Amino acid sequence: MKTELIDKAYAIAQERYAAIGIDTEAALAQLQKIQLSLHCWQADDVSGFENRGGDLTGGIQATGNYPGRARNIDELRQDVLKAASMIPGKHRLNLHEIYGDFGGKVVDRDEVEPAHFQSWIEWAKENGMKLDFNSTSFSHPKSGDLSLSNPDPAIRDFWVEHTKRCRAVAEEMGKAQGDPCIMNVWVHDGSKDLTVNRMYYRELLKDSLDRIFETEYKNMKDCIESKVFGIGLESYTVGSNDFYIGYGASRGKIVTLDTGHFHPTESIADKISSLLLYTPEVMLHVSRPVRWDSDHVTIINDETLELCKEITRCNALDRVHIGLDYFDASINRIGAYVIGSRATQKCMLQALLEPIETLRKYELAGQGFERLALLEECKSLPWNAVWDMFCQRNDVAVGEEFIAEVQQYEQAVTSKR
Ligand code: RNT
Ligand code: ZN
Repeated sequence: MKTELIDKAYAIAQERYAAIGIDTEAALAQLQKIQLSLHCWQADDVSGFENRGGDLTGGIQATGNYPGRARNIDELRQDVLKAASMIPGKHRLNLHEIYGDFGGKVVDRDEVEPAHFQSWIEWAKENGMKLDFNSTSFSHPKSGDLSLSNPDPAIRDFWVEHTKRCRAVAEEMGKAQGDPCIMNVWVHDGSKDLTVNRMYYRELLKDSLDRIFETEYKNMKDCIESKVFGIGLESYTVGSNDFYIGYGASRGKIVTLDTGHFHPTESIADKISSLLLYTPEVMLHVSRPVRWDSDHVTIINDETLELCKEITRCNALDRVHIGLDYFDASINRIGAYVIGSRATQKCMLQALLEPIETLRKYELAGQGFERLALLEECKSLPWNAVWDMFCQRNDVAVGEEFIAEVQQYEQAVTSKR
């Protein structure tokens, strides 16, 4: 894209925004600071490197068989770096336990150690990326329908041990990078059909979590993720939204909001302010649920926009962590990273460019028409010229230029796999 054209369009946009009291330079500076946590599992359809084989279980599914998925640690690293080179700014990588560097050995989940992530820690440092982490209770012979809430003490202990060890891994990551590693706990536990033991399983989950969180760490932060239902677990989810909000609020833990984990007409944006009043921070898993928790690639839509606007309206940029969580195996996977990341950033930018003071003035004065009119006008203000400038300054593909870049990488690398 011609620099001159981008400069011109930006200068006009800057003036246009200044007229409504918005400093585009300030918005750009804030956007620069926002680090997305890129989900490593988009590169390989949530397979991991356990050297065990077996299917993806735990109520989640990656559909599609587009060629070129990352088959090993080197390919995944290469793909993530390629994707990151088309996403403006500095970002984080969110790893799952099954992506450890196990060196060809079978390391069971209750045996994982920080050593299995040493090469990741080094790789991240070399590439200026910080790491986040997740325990993995799905896709394992002991997963079944119940893990941390399993009535069998042996199975429950196994998963408690796993999750404790994962926290120790996260602590090492956080220490090495001089910045807390955010560790997410999501367990699929639930029931396909009617259960008469809702309370019992929740008591067990609560107890398991209390055991897991016994050790206090300084360099990692815990978050807990709820869900409405999983595939094959439609009637009941132990870790429901109510369960985790109660747990998070009473234990000072971060609650993860996955945009696919609620009833389709529920507003996830609306939840941020309530959570921030009672829990320390919020973690987001930004996704696009098409009719259900389908984990489609995030795009600019009303849901993503409102979510981002709530972060800025709550003045909570430093208390909300933005992670992505989708896995589409039906299109180019590197392209999927880039589309979803850039869409999230574009929504954040629009949020940062919102004339919030004027909108609030209207609202307090009871001027509903004026508020709605300005909100509507904001949608078509030239935010895209500001976005292009952001990409240009970050030296990444501007506009649709990344399509060709993804295609080239496909030709040279992923199509040969
Ligand atoms: C599943 C949850 C969870 C997973 C990842 C792989 O419904 O969203 O966050 O997607 O842990
Ligand atoms: Zn999620």
